[in-house]
Amino acid sequence: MRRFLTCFIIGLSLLLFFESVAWAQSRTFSSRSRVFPVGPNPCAIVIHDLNDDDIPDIITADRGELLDMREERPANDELSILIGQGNLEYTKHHPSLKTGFAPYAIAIANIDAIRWPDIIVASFHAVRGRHLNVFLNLHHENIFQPVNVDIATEGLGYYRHVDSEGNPVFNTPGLTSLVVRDIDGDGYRDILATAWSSDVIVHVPGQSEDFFGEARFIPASGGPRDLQVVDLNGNGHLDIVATLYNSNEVAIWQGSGGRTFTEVTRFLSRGRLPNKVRVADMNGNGRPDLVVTHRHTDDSIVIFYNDGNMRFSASQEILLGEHRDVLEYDIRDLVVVDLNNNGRQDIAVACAAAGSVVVLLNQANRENGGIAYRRENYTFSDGKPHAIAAGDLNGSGYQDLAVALWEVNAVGILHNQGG
Ligand SMILES: [Ca+2]
Ligand SMILES: [Ca+2]
Ligand SMILES: [Ca+2]
Ligand SMILES: [Ca+2]
Repeated sequence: MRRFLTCFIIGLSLLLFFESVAWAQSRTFSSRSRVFPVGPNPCAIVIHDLNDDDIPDIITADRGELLDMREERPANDELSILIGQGNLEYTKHHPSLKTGFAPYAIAIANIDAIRWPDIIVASFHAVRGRHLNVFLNLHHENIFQPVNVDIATEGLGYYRHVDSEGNPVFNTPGLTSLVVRDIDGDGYRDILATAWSSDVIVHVPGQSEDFFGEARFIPASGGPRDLQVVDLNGNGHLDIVATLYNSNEVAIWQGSGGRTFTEVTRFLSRGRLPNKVRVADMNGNGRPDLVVTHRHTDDSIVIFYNDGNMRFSASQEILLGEHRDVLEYDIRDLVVVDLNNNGRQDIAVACAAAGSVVVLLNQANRENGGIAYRRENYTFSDGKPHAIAAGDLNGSGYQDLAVALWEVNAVGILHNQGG
């Protein structure tokens, strides 16, 4: 009860703090009125220079509507690429790249031996084995060569929604996020992806021939939705943290430095439907902390502070809305990055219901625990933000934000006016 009261008081005081300073400060971003069309329902967005001209490009995963799996086309199956022209202008790369159905998450990594960065996509509603797609960037030929990464799903269960006849509504394994890194130090990039429908984390080891070997599965009960791969306990080995969307938990798997990961802890995420997780040292004590957003009516962001030894006993809840039982914001995506170059990690979230991006600028550690944030709201007149990415789009030295908008099916730009 006492802990609850403390959290409540911190929450209330943060709310008052936001209100009191919101109009006293200049705004970090200017919103560009022009938006850039992409495919239907873009649900992931990344920023990366794909064509080696030092101008960042923008890639979106355009999932479309999720239809019955027995349909010929149960979702859309494309990526859009916006090639940066400089001065925050973009032209669309044609044709769109074909993925599995409902592309849901994108990673950029160099997969082949050719130096240009490649694109890796995880698809949620994929059928006929098109769960993971790699697009090799053959920039010298101006093409992206598709490579299908097959993961054998025999033996995997289905644990999510069923229709009135007991048939699965979604596909198995239902990939929702991915990270591409060399996790075992053998020099080849590996893929780790959450498989929400099947309660596993998929691990596809990189290898020299055919790029990827046979997938392995790490048990992850509770609906794994998003993951990050970071050394959380400072022992030099990468660990995994994932949100568990259906059990309202956060779980951590300790890495061995090799290919094995062991679940060492899971704890309630202090909100319902924990969706995105990012890892950053929020309070500047040298230990990476966890930032988790919730999609339910909580409309909350919770920061879990790292005690070391895989413990996260202190947490701070930030409520965006006024009512816990009303979906006012619907937080869909999260970036954690220093937006004003003051050495402190800031937060930006894409909020579909509110039609806005909320920016929380990390101000200072408060004496009674937690961090004070200065809040800014950026509302889009058309379109609902579903995904967000940060990157210095125009070489100003400050991080801009690219926002994937539903309804208008376009990318909007928030330009950091920095300095
Ligand atoms: Ca470029
Ligand atoms: Ca570790
Ligand atoms: Ca910390
Ligand atoms: Ca900052």
